Amino acid sequence: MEEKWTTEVREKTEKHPCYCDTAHKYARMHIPVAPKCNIQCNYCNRKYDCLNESRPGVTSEVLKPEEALEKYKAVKEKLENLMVVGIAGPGDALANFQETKKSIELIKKHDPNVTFCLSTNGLMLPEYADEIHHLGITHITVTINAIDPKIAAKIYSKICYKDKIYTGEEAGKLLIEKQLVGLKLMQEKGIVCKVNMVMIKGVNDHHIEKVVKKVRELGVYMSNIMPLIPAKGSKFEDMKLVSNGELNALRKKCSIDLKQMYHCRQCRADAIGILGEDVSLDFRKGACGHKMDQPTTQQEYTIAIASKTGRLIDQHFGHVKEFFIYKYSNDRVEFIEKRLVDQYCRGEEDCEDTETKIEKIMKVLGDCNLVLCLRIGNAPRKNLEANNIHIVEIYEEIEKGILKAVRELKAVS
Ligand code: CLF
Ligand code: SF4
Repeated sequence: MEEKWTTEVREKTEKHPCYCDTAHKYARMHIPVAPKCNIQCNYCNRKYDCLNESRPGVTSEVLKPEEALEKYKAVKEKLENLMVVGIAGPGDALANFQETKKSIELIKKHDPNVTFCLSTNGLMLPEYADEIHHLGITHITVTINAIDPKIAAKIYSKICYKDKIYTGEEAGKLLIEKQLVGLKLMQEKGIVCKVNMVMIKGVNDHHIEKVVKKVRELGVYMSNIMPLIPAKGSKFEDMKLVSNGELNALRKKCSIDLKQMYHCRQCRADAIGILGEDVSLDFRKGACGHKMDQPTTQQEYTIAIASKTGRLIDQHFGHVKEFFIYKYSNDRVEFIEKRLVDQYCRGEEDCEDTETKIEKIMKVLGDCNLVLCLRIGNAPRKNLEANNIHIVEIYEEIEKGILKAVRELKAVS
């Protein structure tokens, strides 16, 4: 890293699992203390976490600063590799600055060595730049989807700045100005910045390279181009998807100008652990000793689970390469087998069309009564439902999720 960062900040960056791709053994913990937001992105459904970092359809609990400290103590006791405390929502970290500030002060008093990291839309970055610096925050992520107000106007429907609502290009212009001034101030203060960008087909995909060049001039450390995953209930709900091929081609192009992030896991606002192995459920309020109500009737179900690790239901239906198949019978849940989707479909590029793809998935899931996944698109949902397969979108441990889903299924049947 360059000289503009102190030795302490450089060392912290080397142990930050998001900023350093060889720091995967270190854990981060998000404290969900920031529920409000001051802008409206067209891809966001505010029922869920801020989409500027999180996967769609994810809902995190909200904590008070004092609760965040208690949770930090509990997590630190269990996870020796915990290095970073991040604030990434569920809304915007700086739209809830008093909660953000108090939480950091409390945790810092308890553990002065922790790395503090924030994620923001950047609207309030210039206003809070000094305080951010004094709080000892060393890493900031700003989501910048456009540097042209015309393009920004297509992405943001409104912003609220100092009690005034702005819309259209005026809103875009103001947001961009604050984001860019904010980045410059961060650089002057020796804070390491990452810029997130949501790649939206036909809206900003052709413009992202320009954004990358601009933020590089402002001393940004890396950029993280993420595909739009349309959130149900948002204005962009029916937007076309970006394929992995298109995403990686753009990242590759941009890597000439700036270091690119390839390992982002689009975390929850209450994510805990190393990237990709979320253990947040172990630390939720009332996580221990709570017995689920058991379903009562005796019926058998075959259930397909979308899971990255086999522990949680935590994967988007469209991203599954391998379904975990369970049987529910006589109030018992039993793992049966894994079924590869890959052998039928190797992803967007290899599938001729969506219909062929779904036909192939139906061969894998044809005998299932239930599919449990984090999120699912409209097309596969319609097809599965037409085949009498019930879908439940849920983030939960697999067994608990199955029991909840079976109860839901019994209630509707
Ligand atoms: Fe959290 Fe974000 Fe800090 Fe990391 S996440 S606030 S920079 S500590 Fe990391 Fe998660 Fe991707 Fe974010 S993998 S969503 S980039
Ligand atoms: Fe939603 Fe985040 Fe955009 Fe706010 S900044 S509208 S929470 S995606």
